[in-house]
Amino acid sequence: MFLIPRPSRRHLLVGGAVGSLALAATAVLPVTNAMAATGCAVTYTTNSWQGGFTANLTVKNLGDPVSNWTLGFTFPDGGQRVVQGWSATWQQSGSAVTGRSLDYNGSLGTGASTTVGFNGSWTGSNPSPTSFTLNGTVCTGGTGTPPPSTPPPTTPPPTTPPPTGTTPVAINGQLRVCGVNLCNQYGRPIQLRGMSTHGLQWFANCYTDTSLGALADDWRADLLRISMYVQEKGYETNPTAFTNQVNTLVDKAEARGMYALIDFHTLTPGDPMYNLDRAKTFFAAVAARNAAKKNVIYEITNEPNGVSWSTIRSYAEQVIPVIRAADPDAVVIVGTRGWSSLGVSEGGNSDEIVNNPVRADNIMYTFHFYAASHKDNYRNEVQRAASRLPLFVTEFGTVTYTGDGAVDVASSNAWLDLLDRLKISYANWTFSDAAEGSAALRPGTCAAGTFTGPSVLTESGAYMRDRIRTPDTFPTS
Ligand code: IDC
Repeated sequence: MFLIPRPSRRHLLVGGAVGSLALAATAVLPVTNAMAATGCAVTYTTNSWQGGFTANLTVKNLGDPVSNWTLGFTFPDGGQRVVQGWSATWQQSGSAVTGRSLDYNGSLGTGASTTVGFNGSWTGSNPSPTSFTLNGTVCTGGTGTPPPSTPPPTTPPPTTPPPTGTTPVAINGQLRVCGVNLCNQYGRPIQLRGMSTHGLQWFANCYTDTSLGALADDWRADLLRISMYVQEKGYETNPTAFTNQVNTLVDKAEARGMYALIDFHTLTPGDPMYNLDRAKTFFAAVAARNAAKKNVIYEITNEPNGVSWSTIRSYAEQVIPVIRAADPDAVVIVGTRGWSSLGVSEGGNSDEIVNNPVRADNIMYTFHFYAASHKDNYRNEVQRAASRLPLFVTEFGTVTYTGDGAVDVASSNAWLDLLDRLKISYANWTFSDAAEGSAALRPGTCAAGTFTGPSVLTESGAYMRDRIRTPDTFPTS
């Protein structure tokens, strides 16, 4: 509309008369667009195995700053598929793939780069794509148009403000799964270490402001797992009351800067489908109520047993959409076959999951162990699975699988050293005063109401507190 020759527009900008300002404001925009330099460089690295692969891409913006971006490429082989992605919203149509930026990584200044990725599957062969686009421009490693003639702005681009506070949630913010890791708001892998409640229907008096204050400050725990049994006088007997009790504990964890893992504690019967309708009702309610919070993680079934992986997977693919509809960005954890043993306790292994992953992104898989019962063959399988699946140890004991007996220090050390090395997050069974070896607190502690000092801890409690209270090393940028 305003066909003003370029020099006069400059003139208007620099020394424009008052009467020309409206014209200038309208006319300058197309100039900026016309001058916008585009350019990009993409690296694509893969780690591939029979039928599957992980792809990591670094996207570098060589042009003018962008505030959101879409990466595009085409798979060379028709059998290549994106299965589960991170750090971008991935879509595939035929062989064409796009990854759209998320809020946190949409702004890319000139020269800035970001990493994104996905797990994929392949059938014939798995060649890497050779050409990429960023916002439609082919990435040649240079700029597509000349650099703007205006000098770069002298004010620095806005930066993310540092976290306020030093609690685990203040530092790490909203979590998400990246590759096989749990990552914090900076996209860096972290490990959360914390405790699980016992059944809320039995031990409500163990979860008070005082006890959770001790867990956060004296134990320096990152995580509270909230175990809401469904059977055994649990959720099924009073859905409203148990939902409210869970929400209250989410708030108490949040107030102390701890993550809250909401555990839909199915155990007997072992088929999660038995509780499918209850799970949908429960998760619709807690996901809607807690959607805005950054500290919530959902564990949709505790320990499936006596059922196939395909049944568990089908359950997950029905419950996850209910959560996503209300709370799209939260991490969801899926139980595995054989009491969440990755199948090992029922003669299987993690291959069944790798070959048939749950079709949803931002998810992890559960592994549970009891140190006095589960040893090297389980550790070996966790080590093998950890490079291929995002794992979360949502429950483990230092004792036998009965929840009772003496602490197996050697096996507990071997397990926790392995989890630390692999950055696998964990919650210990239990922060309660149950009269059993796995409980961290001596019988009578919760009624007495004092939760610190050497006299309140059992052997397992003292061992776990020592492990958990060592400093975290959360990346802060
Ligand atoms: C146990 C409790 C015990 C309770 C029993 C039945 O420690 O007090 O009587 O459940 O509800 C699991 C389960 C967890 C078990 C725990 C120990 O997830 O509910 O708790 N365990 O047996 N899987 C393996 C062991």
